[in-house]
Amino acid sequence: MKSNALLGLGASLFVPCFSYAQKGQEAKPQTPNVVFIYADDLGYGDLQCYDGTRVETPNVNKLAKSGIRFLNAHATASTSTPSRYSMLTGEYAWRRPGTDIAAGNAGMIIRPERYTIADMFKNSGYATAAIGKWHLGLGDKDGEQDWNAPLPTALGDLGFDYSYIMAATADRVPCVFIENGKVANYDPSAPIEVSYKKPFEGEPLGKDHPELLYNLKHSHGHDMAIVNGIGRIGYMKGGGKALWKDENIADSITTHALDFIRKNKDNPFFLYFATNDVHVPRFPHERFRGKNPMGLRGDAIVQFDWSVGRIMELLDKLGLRENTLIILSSDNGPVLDDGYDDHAVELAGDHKPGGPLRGGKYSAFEAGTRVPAIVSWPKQVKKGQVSDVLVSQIDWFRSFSGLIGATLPQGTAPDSQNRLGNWLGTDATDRPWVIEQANDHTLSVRTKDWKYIEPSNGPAMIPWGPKIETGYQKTPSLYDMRKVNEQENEADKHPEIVARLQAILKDVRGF
Ligand code: NG6
Ligand code: CA
Repeated sequence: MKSNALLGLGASLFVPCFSYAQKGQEAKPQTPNVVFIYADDLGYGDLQCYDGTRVETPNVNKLAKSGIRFLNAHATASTSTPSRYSMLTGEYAWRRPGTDIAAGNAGMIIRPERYTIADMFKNSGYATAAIGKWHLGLGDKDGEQDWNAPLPTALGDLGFDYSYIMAATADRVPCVFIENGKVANYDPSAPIEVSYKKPFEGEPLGKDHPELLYNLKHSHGHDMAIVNGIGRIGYMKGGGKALWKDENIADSITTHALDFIRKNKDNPFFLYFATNDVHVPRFPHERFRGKNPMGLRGDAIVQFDWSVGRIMELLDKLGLRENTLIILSSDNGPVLDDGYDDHAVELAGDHKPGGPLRGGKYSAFEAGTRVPAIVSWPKQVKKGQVSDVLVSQIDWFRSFSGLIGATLPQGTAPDSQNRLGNWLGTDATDRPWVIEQANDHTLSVRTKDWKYIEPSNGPAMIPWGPKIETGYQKTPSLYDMRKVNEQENEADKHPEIVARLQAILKDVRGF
């Protein structure tokens, strides 16, 4: 296996990685349990503790009060696959071809030989698990998986001791959970076939059979395979008893997360808990339905909050809360209509999913990548903090390796910096810049005061359905982030600042 093979290459390969250590980090390594709670498409303004109106998120509010709430934290990309790729590898996704929004039958995008954040925890003595949304491919080759047999490469090759995941997203086939590289609850009477090229004969499609879409109709796309009365992206056959019911996804992944915590209560563990909420199709469990004025999207946020609450409750009960570091964030910004007729647009009212920020999921504008972020570790992190320090998820890798005193093989996490002091609230020095990737690969450089968006030929609005401004312009854009967000392009007024930020981008990108 990768980690052992690498270890076999000899000690010279291993260098301690304290190169970017911030002040106050000379402290001895510690090994708290670490739980990443990674929401999907949850916007900067979607939580009550981030001034979300019209939604109650008591558990997340409580988590925020117990630690630090960040106001200027950034995902690396405004969609899921590149954001997750970067966060788990510490390498910007735009350096690596094939890291855009992945199909459900994509081959595993992070290759086994790559040293991931899970490898880092595992090799430091942690039990590791990934539970929930994956969206980074499985197996060796696009479209060639046999879903009826163990997959040749899966999360066990990336440092996760245990995994219970959705291959991609809830709106993409295959609609089954994969547990440790095999379809969970596999039903031999219903062999699974998946294609993103052509439909299977005799399988009804959403576009031809609206009467079969009894749970949720599509608004754009999502008109291929029908599973659980909901149209999906991609074609699928079989699955039988293994097929998920969307209304049970949160229960199912939360239960598996709780089981993992219980099993590992006596040793340090790293849990990557990636929720399906609040991605489409939003189809929360009945007990969350009809309670929120924003309809299904609001109910899905409340369901997310419930999952967070269950995890905190169990950690409390087991006496683990004090020495567990929980970090809660989102993979990218928000979208209302992302392809299903769930009335998210009409029912939003004055709720602003991106808060005061411009744009949304997919955009180069700030709401694409500025996301909620909360860190709680009662033993070590002072409670009740709110921080506007500029931080990026790309730094989780080396910050946490700094925390636990891990040594990393050379070349690991090349874009990640140890900024543990920022994340633990002991150092308010801003990251000098963060890089953000939009859906069409337009890159932006954000400093505390400025944001530069490089020129792009893309359209001003997302063209396929969601009503979202992209932030793309054919000429350079420069926004003063001390003002109301990204209203006035000041590139002509401040050519020297444009040049400075372009130089940063050139330096980081290499051209
Ligand atoms: C888009 C899907 C959208 C969502 C997104 C990925 C259509 C029309 N839209 O292509 O619904 O699945 O991909 O979202 O198919 S992400 O959060 O996983 O990146
Ligand atoms: Ca997402």
